[in-house]
Order: sequence, then C-alpha cells, then structure tokens
Amino acid sequence: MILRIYINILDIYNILHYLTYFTMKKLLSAIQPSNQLTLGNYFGAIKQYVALQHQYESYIFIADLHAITNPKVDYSTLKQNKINAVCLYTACGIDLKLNHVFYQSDVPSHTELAHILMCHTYMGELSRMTQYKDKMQKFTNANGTETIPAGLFTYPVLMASDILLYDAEVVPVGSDQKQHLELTKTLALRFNKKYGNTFVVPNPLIAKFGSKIMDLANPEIKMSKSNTNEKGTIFLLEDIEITRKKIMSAKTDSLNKVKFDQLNQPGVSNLMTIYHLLTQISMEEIESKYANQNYGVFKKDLADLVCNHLGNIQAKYHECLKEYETKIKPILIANTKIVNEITNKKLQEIYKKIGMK
Ligand code: AQP
Repeated sequence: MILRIYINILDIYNILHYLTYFTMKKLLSAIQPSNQLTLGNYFGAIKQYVALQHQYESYIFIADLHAITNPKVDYSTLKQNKINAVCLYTACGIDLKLNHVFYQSDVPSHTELAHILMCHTYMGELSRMTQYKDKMQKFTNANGTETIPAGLFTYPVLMASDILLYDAEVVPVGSDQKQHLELTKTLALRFNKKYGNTFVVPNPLIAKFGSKIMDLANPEIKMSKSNTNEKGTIFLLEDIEITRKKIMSAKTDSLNKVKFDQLNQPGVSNLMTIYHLLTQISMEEIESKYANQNYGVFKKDLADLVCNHLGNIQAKYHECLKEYETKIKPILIANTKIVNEITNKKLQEIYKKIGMK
C-alpha cells in the first residue's frame, strides 16, 4: 500500500516534470575530461547542475574535443576519463534521464558551427582571452609558442558554438569562464545583427561561493586538473587519505586566525569556502567556532568533512562504473540521438540564414 502511494507520487512528479519541460528555459554546461575531475569542478560546476536540474531543460556534456586543446593531455587515458566523468556526474546526483548527458565528439554540429563562428570572430578578440594567455604560459616550453596548438587559441569559439547551438539561456560555470561567456554573447549579437535573429543570447550563472576554488599549495592560482603540483589539487577520485594529507598541509599563513579575508589570508579563506560549501555554515559562524583554535584543529575538521563527502561520492561512482556498459551507455546513446536531431535542425537554420542553403 505504502509502496503504491510512493510509486503514484513518483508518477505524478514525473508527469508534472514532463508537462513543464516544454516551457522550461535551457541550460548548457560541460566539463573537459582532460584529467581526473577536481573539487573545483565539483563546486564551480557539478553542484550547480544538480541544484538546477529540475528547473531547466539541461544539456550537460563531456567536452572531449575541448580536452584535446591541452597539449599535455594524455590520450591513453582520455577514453577512461570520459567514462569516469559520466559516472562522477551520476555519483554527484545528476540524473541521466532528466538531463541530456552526452559526449561532445558524438555531436558533429558542434565543430561545424564552430567553423562558421570562427569566420565571424576576430583574432584580436581571441588574443585578449586571459585563459588562453594563462594556459599558453603554462604550456610554453623551450620552443616558445611554437608548440601551442591553434585549438587552444580557438577554444572559446568552440565553446560559443556549444552554447549557441542549443539556444541555451543559462550557462552555470566557474568564474574563470566569464570572459568566454562574454565572447559568446558578442558573437550571438554580431550574428543576429548581420543575419537576423538566430541565436539566444546566453548568461553565465556564477555561484557566490565556490566559483573559484584555489590551489591548496598555491592559493594565488585556481585549482586545476592540469596544475603541475598535484599537492594543490583535490581529485574527486583520489585516495581519501591522500586528500586528508593535502588538506592538512594546505598553505595558510602565520596569522593563525581562522578569518575570511581573501586578500590577506587567501589560503585559509579558500579552506573556509570549502567548509562553508559542505556545511552551509556562514563565514561568521565558522570564524566564531574556531576563534580560539589553531589552524591544525580547523584543518582536521575540514579534512573529515571533505573525506566523508568524497567517500560517499566514490562509493556511488564505483557502483555506476559497474553498470556503465549495461545501463549508462544505452542512455548516453539515446541522448546522443536526440541531441543530434536538435542540433542538425539548428545548423540547417543557420546555413539558410547565412545564405549557403
Ligand atoms: N578551481 C575551480 N573552481 C571553481 N570552478 C572551477 N572550474 C574549473 N576549475 C574550477 C569550473 O569547472 C567547469 C569545467 O571546467 P573545464 O574542465 O571545462 O575547464 P577548466 O576551467 O580549464 O578546468 P580545469 O580544472 O582548470 O582544467 P584544465 O586544467 O584541464 O584546464 C567550468 O565551469 C569551470 O569554470
């Protein structure tokens, strides 16, 4: 009896969801499987997808084509990293049946539209992208810029294409992607002005806290999958004892005061942000809770929180991985078919607008 009521509630919930689906605004976002996903990806992106999945028609893909713009990407682990990313999405609470989750390289319209947009983007605009400049610096070797792939330079155009293909209104991202979103808006407006209304102009959705988790070893830089010092990055799938050590040895300062002051105490402020995101306890409350404690006590409590949280995600991830071939892959294949139909239609509309068809 109780079971039947529960099933009925679930049915009603699903029916309501599908009824509102057609009036829902569209959301699009993605993560590159260039390495294992990090705590930064989790707080800046994945957590937002989970929170918004019932309010938007969501397209959340694995950006494998973006991943290969990184000249250091390890091709031998790329396929497994893609699978891991999907299983991590699931483990973190993304419902694969509710959201369109797919691999970018399975949807050729992304690169086709990117070429069209590339012909409407200026070299100067791309040269000003700070992420390109940062990554270029990171990857420049003895040969100077000789070995920087052109794909890294044109990355923001592929990203604009990803977004504009779906008429997405909302793009949840970490704050490092804000400038790319600005370029996407510029390209949409430029195109609409030249060829008539074609693209929806999207807006980034950037969380107040967690939009830029900093590196634990160097809190002046963003935590990244590809940072050279792995001690500064928490990978979602790493051994939690390693995570604990990384938190306990995270760089702080000599003030020994748990205080949220990003300018003067960037290290401890970053740790407080993670603490806040996991507990919802405000910064003021955290400060008063640890007013008479040293950093060691605060770090130990934070390490317990993070390790607990990651432990739960990892357990669900391993369950999902076991079912990848039988349960997850068929859903991805079905999603890919739907998404290809949507994007082919949009692409044909674009070709007509520019006078090619
Ligand atoms: N440290 C971070 N804090 C908050 N958000 C972050 N994001 C990335 N790092 C942080 C957000 O995660 C989403 C997916 O990012 P991505 O994989 O597409 O590219 P990225 O921003 O270049 O991420 P990484 O980890 O720094 O990758 P690598 O090292 O390969 O370049 C985006 O919404 C991003 O803002």
